[in-house]
Amino acid sequence: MRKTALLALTAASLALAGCGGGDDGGDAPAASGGANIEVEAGDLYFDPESLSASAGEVSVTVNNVGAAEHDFVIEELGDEVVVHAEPGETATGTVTLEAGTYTFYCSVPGHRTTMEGTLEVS
Ligand SMILES: [Cu+2]
Repeated sequence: MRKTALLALTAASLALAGCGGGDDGGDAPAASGGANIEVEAGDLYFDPESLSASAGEVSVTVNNVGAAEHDFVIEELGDEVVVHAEPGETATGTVTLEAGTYTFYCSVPGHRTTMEGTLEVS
């Protein structure tokens, strides 16, 4: 009886460990990559409009030198707002990105016309 229970418990632990290990394996390469990117946001522009990063967790810093609020949104992620910066504020947000080409923009009404750029992730 005891032995059976112990075996069952061991099997469950192994199953859990196997599952967790698989997740870690999937996340590890992404977490080890990543990058920090920095962009200046003004009224009404991003500088630069071309950014690049390594796949993984990417830290995005927006230095808002304008008099209006601005944000950094990635279209391909369902228009996810990565970071929002009040006038004069420098703000940082993080996002996990796979390799690919992304379009970023400012989602404040009317801004996207001139505040849009490309982010290359490799
Ligand atoms: Cu803006």
